[in-house]
Amino acid sequence: MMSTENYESTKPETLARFVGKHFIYTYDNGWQYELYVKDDRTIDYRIHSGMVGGRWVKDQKAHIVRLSDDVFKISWDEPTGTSVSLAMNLAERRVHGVIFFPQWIALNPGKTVCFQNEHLALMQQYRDAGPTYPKLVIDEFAQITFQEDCGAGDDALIACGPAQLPDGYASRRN
Ligand code: FER
Repeated sequence: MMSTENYESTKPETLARFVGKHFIYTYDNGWQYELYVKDDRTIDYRIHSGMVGGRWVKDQKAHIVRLSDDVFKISWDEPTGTSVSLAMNLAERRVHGVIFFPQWIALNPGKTVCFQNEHLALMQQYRDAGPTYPKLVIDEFAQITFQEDCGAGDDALIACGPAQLPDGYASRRN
């Protein structure tokens, strides 16, 4: 039976090593992103630079699975209609991301640059106005430049826009 509420392959007991992780990574096209795995079904993120630099989101529901001890995959569907799937290799600090942008975002990326949680109705209005197709598919590798373990459920970690962060925040390396 079809269900939109089922997280078919999420197995929380396999995600202990991944939940709580905080990453800053840069795609090979130069776009810099930050992601926090808040719990086994939830991410927060900030976009430091790129086509939609400045955008940030809390409590995005996601499908998160373990592929091996070091490899995890996160997939989600944004209220804007953008879909994203990330494969993250922690051992090699490598990410492969695929982002499927609806056509209206390809035409006007700035419309999605905001703290999305405060503009959900507007995002849904833009999404439903379209156009959706053809989607802009971005398929890129990224390098993780910073990673740390913050534990689950930290609401203070991603709590402001990228422009409000102290100098040097995103360029820290470890
Ligand atoms: C990512 C690629 C894309 C990511 C988020 C997005 C947090 C979201 C893009 C958008 O909604 O415009 O690696 O990680």
